[in-house]
Amino acid sequence: METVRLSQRGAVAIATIDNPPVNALSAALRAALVETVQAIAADPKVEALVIAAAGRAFIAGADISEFGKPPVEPLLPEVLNLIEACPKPVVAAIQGVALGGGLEVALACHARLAAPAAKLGLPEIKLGIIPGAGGTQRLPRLIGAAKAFPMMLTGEPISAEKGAALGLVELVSGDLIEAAVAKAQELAAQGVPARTSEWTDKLTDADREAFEALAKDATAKSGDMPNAMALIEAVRGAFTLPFPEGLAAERALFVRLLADERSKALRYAFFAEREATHVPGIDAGVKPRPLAQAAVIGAGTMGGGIAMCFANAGIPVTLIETTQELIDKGHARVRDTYGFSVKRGSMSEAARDERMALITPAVGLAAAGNADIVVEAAFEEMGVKRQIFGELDKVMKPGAILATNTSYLDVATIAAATARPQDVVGLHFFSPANVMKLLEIVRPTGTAGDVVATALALGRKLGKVPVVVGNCFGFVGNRMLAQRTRAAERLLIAGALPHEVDAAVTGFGFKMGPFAMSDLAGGDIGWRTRKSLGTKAAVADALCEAGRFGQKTGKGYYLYPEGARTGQRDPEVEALIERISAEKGVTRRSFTSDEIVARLMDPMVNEGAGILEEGIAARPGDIDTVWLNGYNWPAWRGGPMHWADTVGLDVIVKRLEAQAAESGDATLQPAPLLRRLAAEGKGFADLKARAA
Ligand code: 3H9
Repeated sequence: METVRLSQRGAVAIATIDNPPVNALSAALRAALVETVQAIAADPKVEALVIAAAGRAFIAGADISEFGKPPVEPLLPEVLNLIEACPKPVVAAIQGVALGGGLEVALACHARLAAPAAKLGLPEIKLGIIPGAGGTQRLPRLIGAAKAFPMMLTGEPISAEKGAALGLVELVSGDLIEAAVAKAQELAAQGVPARTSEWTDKLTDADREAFEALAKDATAKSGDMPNAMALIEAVRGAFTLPFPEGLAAERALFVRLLADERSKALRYAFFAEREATHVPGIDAGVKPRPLAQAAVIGAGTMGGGIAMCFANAGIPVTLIETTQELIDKGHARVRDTYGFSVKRGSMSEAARDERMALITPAVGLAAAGNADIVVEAAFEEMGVKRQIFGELDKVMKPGAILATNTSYLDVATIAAATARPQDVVGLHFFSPANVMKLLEIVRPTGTAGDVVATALALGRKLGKVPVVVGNCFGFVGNRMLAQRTRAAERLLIAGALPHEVDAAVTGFGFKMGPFAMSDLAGGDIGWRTRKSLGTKAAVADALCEAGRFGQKTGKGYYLYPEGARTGQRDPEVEALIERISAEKGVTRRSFTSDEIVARLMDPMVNEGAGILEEGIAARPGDIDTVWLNGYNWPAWRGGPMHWADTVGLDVIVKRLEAQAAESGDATLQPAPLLRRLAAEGKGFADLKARAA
C-alpha cells in the first residue's frame, strides 16, 4: 500500500499521507517521505510542497509498535532534517491530531497551517520517553522554551486556537488545502524562510530564566521518573548547544529512556488498553444499538456520578429515586459536584447549566420507560436488584439495555428476574464515577453480542476505558482486590503494622496504602460484606466492633484528630493487633518493604491467573487495564500481570508456595496456569487471547 499519495496544484505538489488507522510514522511511511521530498527537490516543475494527511489524524507520532525492535532506516530525525533542508518551501496542512513525531514533522516544515479541529501535542512523556526527533530543540526555538516545556512536561495536546496564539501554527477556518497551497505559493515567491533550527530570537535570557523556574518546580514534583529529568536536560540543550549537538543529545536521552523498564511498561499499557476494546467473539460487524436517552436508578453518590457521565457526553438522562426527598437530595448533590468544578475554574457556568439541563430528576421506575439504556445503581443487595429488574422489565421498551452497576453480585441472577436476559449487562463504574476511567462491562453468558458492543461503544463515548469481563463474584478488579485485602490482614497478624504495610505500598508507587484506603472508604463497607458472606477478618472486625470505621469516625487503623487529613499511628490499634497475634499463637516478626509487597501482590497475581484460566478475562492485558484505570496501580509498573512477568513467574510460584506452607492456607497455592507458565519458563505475555 502506498503510504504517501502525490498530486499537484499548479507548481505546488501535495503529498497526502495515508497510513491507517492514525498515520503513524512507520518505516514504510518514513521511507516514502524521504522519497517524496527528494523527488520534489529534483523536479523542476514543482516549486513547493504541502504535506497533508488523509483520515482523522494528521500524524499520531512514531509507530509505537516499532519501539523496542531494532531501528530501521531512515530514522525519523534524518527524515525531518531532510524536510527542513529541502530547497523548496514545505508547508504542513494539519487537519487532525499532530502528536509526538507528527508534530515534529510539522515543526521541521517551513510553515504550519491548522484546521480548528486540529490538536497539537508532544505526549512522549506519557510513554516514559521524551520527543526524539527534534521536538525538544525545534519547539523552544519556535515558541520559546517557557511555553514549549509545559507542553512536553504534561504531554497534553493543545487546540489549534491555542497553537495559533503561541505562534506554533496559523489557524485556517476555510479550506485547509487551498490555504496551504496559497501559503506554499507565497513562500515559493519569497524563497524558503529561515528554518526552525536556525531560529534564535525566542531563546532569550528572560525565556531561559522562566524555563529554569519551571524546571526547578518540575524537578521537585517529578519523583523518580527519569524522563522528566531527561526532558529538562534536553530542553536546556536548546540554549547551551548548537542545533546538531542539541539534536544528538536529545536522541541519546531518547534511546536510553526507550530501553528503561518503566517506558516499556507504559507502552505495554497503551496497547493493552486499546486491545481491550477488541473483544473476542464480537467483531467489528456487530452493530451497537442506538442510545439517545438514558436513565439511572438511584441518585446516591454512585448514581449521581453515572448520570453526570451521560450528561458530560451530551446524552439526556433521567435520574430516578423512590421519593421526592431522595431525588431532591441526589439532584442537588450533582449540582454541587459540578459547582466544585466551576469554583475550581475547570468548568464554565454555562457548561454546568447545559449539563444540568440534560439531567431530569424523577420519582418512580416508570420514568425510565422512554430510555434506550437504564443503569441501576441501587443498594447492593440481590433482593433489591431483582425486584428493580423485574419492574424494569415491565416498563422498558423492547430492545432497551438493562444494566446493573453491581460491584460483585451475580449479573445472571439479576438478569433472570427479567424475561429478556439477553438485554441485561453489568456496567461497573468506579467511584467517583464521573472521574474514574475504568468501566468493567460484565457479560454473563446469556448477554447478546450487540449489547456488549453497545456497552463498549458507550464506554468510549463516555470517555471511559472499557474492559469486558466475565460474570463471577467481584468480576476482575474486586475479586483480585479481595486477595490483597486478605493478604494485608494476614501481614498484620504475622507481625507488620498498618503504617509499615501502607509505606511499602506507597513506596511501590500506589498513591495510598490499603489501610489508609480502608479508613478513607469506611471500614464498615467491608465489614457488612464479610457478614453477608459469613467470612471473618480478626483485626478489621475488631476495629469495626469498636466503632472505628475510619476517617468518618475519627479513627480506624489510624487516628484522625480534628482536621487531620492523614492518619496518625495509634498505640491502641497496635496493641490490639499484637493481642490478636498472641491469641492466634503467632510469634510476630518484622518484614522488609519488599517482603510486604510480595505478600500483598503475589496472591493478586495468583487470582489473576485463575481469572484467565476461567476465561473471566480474555487476556492478561485486560486485567492490567482494569488495575491501571480503576485501582490506581502505578502506570509505570504496567499492571499486576505485567509486573509479575518482570519479577519472573517462577519466583512468584516459589513465594506463594512458601506463603501457603507458612499460613496453612491452601488458597495460596499457585494456580495451575501460573505453575504451568513458570515451569515452561514463560510469562503471561506469552498467552494468546482466549476465544469467547
Ligand atoms: C513519538 O512520536 C516519538 C517521537 O518523538 C520520536 C520518534 C523517533 N503507533 O487510540 P485509538 C493505534 S512517540 C502505533 O483506539 P482514537 C492503536 O493501537 C508517539 N499505533 O484511536 C489502535 O490500534 P488498534 C507519540 C498507534 O481515535 C488504533 O491506532 N504519539 C499509534 O481513540 C486506534 O487508536 C502518541 O503517543 C501509534 N503512535 O485515538 C499518540 N497511535 O485499532 C498515541 C494509535 O489495532 N495515540 N495507534 O487497536 C493516541 O493518543 C491515540 O491513538 C489517538 C487516536 C489520539 C491518535
